[in-house]
Amino acid sequence: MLAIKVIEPKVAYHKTTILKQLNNLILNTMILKRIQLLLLASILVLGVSCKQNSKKEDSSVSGAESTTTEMKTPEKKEEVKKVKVAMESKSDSNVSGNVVFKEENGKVSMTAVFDGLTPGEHAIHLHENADCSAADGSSAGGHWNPTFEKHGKWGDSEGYHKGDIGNFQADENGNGTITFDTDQWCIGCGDEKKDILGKSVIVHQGTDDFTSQPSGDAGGRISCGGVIQ
Ligand SMILES: [Cu+2]
Ligand SMILES: [Zn+2]
Repeated sequence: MLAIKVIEPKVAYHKTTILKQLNNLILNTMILKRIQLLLLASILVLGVSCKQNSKKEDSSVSGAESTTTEMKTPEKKEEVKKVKVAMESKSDSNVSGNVVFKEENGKVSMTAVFDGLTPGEHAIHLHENADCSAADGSSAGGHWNPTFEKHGKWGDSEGYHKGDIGNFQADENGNGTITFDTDQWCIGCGDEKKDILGKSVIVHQGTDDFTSQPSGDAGGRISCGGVIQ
């Protein structure tokens, strides 16, 4: 009897603890399941957002590619024509330099840089031949005048040669630059009234007065360069 009395509460105790433990287990597994669910959910969310991010990155990359190709295409379409002319000294001068012609959007721009000039104003023209072989530059011929007008200042209503660029200033060190642009020239278009290919750039010792015929009384030819591609 005693033994039973002693055992019974123990069993009861065991029952309650087992129940408690079971409850705890159930609670724990429920919590675990909830944690698992939360983890799964967060993994799913992360995964989706990662995919979206990579998609965004992909689209931004392809967007950048398309903009770069968009930026490249007009350059290809326009195909900027360019001629660089190395100027040689003539008539025993020390003048050297270079002239760059560029055709863009129907306009030809000229950028000329010289050194070795005497300070002051000098005339610069396009002459009719790309031939600088003569020591005095005479092989370059007269002013390029495909429209058979009289010599004059560029744009003059009374007429001017297509080679009548004008005058530019050389500083005290003998350096001079001139820029010029016009839609009345082209580079290699084949229109004999516009095409500067096969002509020459001539720099004169003196100044163009824009009135003397046929070449503005600009003096000797001190630098020459053929406009050849
Ligand atoms: Cu000239
Ligand atoms: Zn002229």
